[in-house]
Amino acid sequence: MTEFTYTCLARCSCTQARAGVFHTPRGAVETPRFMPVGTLANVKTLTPEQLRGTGAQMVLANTYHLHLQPGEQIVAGAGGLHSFMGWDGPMLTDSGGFQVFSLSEMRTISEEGVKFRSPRNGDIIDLTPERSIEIQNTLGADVIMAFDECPPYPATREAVELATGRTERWLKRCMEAHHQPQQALFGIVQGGVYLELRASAARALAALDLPGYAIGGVSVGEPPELIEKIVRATVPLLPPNKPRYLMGVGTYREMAQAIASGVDLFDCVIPTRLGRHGTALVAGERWNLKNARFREDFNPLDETCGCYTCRNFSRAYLCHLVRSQELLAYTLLSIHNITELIGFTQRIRAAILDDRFESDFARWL
Ligand code: PRF
Ligand code: ZN
Repeated sequence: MTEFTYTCLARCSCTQARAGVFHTPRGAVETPRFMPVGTLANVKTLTPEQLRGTGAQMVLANTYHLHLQPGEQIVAGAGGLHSFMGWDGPMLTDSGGFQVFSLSEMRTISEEGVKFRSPRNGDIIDLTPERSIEIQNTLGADVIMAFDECPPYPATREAVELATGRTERWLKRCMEAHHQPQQALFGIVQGGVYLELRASAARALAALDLPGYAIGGVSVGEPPELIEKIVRATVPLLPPNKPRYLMGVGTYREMAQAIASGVDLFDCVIPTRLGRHGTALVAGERWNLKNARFREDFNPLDETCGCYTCRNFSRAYLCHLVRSQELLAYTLLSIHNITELIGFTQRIRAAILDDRFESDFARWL
């Protein structure tokens, strides 16, 4: 596990923001950085080469989805996730806990784990901490996530306390089940909106000396001010020499504020989902390319962006593709949106290295 290390290169003088490098056996990840989501072993509509062109360094996949389809044995038969999908850079799999809670009906949670019905064929599936680790070991991503329970919002303190304690006990079971030194197991801090539960979970996890830490259970419907409060209260209790990952967060404001609290990694389906709905992230706004105002606009999508889409195509062309429902529209918009969000975190990183983060990104802080 010595192959997974975090190096801090610079600290902001006004905030807790930091710029660093997370080293993995498959390459370095410059942080802070946004990670695109490749749920089913692909970032939707993009080839790995196109994905590389967006500046992506680390990509996510989902245990829950890949277990249901095609099954981890098929992925292992291909030689693991990297060779199966043709991505040789760092990869991370989420544990499936969160996806079971958000995607499947008829689930029952107990101390043992989660039982649910496969939405594909109705089979009853048991997902436990041990099983999640076994599946993630078989899939072969570089970073694997602990199996956690993400309580909904709103939830009572009692319910969140139960889920948070269970998540800590499940983490210990995950650690015992994990025997693959090529993979780093990250713990996940839960605790809902209750800062004292967050603090005790963060302290308990920090004591386990894991190779990385995630903050889960945010951006599940709570008001945005609470996300910042939770992150600001949790990060200082995590070990400074380990990467910190805020799960499922990928808007400008939330990423900038979380970086100001010391977060290093993010993931979110927003850029690809928006792209598939004909929407582009431009100048901090969301533009629907279907809009008639783009029909004869021959300017590049975003003059300030150097992505493949902006270098080669006009707003008018993208408007035409979206209106015609041509599949290329979704690829080109996803390329731009992912480049844009990664670029946002890269610009923040450069600003931290020059100690001008707080002044340059005041708009978002
Ligand atoms: N747990 C896991 N994955 C997640 C979350 C979580 O709480 C979230 C919450 N934003 C997104 N993805 N395992
Ligand atoms: Zn672009």
